[in-house]
Amino acid sequence: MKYRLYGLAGTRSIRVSWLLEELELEYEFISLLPHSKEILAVNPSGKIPTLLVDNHPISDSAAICLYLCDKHPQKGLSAPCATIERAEIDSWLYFAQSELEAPVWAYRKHKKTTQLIPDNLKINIKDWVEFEFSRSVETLLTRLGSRDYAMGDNFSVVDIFLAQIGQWARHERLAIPEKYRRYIDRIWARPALARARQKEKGQ
Ligand SMILES: N[C@@H](CCC(=O)N[C@@H](CS)C(=O)NCC(=O)O)C(=O)O
Repeated sequence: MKYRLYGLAGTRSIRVSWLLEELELEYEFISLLPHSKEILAVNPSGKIPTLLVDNHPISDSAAICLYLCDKHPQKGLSAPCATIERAEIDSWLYFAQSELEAPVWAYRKHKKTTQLIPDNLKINIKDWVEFEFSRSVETLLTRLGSRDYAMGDNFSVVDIFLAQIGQWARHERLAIPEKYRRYIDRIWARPALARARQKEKGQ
């Protein structure tokens, strides 16, 4: 399998490069801006990340990551299809993207300093973002309970998403309870992430 990842430092491509490092797979990282012609040629939304698997493009970070976990199950970062554990992993990933990430991403889009949507569409959604995000964090922490990782005793693909989204929220200075902060810090210290960040920066 030949993996070529289209991405950019500071974006969701880190989820995929981090996972590729955890899986100890060889891959080429190509740094590209969203909507560049190379991206548009493989993903009509112009968004990153997109992973080329033997030149076949797969877009959307969760879909890419689950594909990689299924293809390379030896590290146990997901679970086999149609098992309760896999349903739990899918549930966490849908929750992470639709409930935890959504307000943070909307907040970024409406900031004066970003150019993700036209300026004339920007409105002040800070109160709504804080409300939605804190509600999702409460759910996350209740689900996490006293576990070290989302799936229990072992690190999984879910932890990449929960930590990366939390780190984004931290950058946006959204309130992060101490328990979530400690969880993020622990996951963020993984050597595979450090390697992925270096690779994305071309170092
Ligand atoms: N659901 C997609 C979202 C991808 C996405 O929005 N990527 C951002 C970079 S982090 C992007 O390319 N934004 C450009 C835009 O919104 O037009 C995923 O999880 O991969």
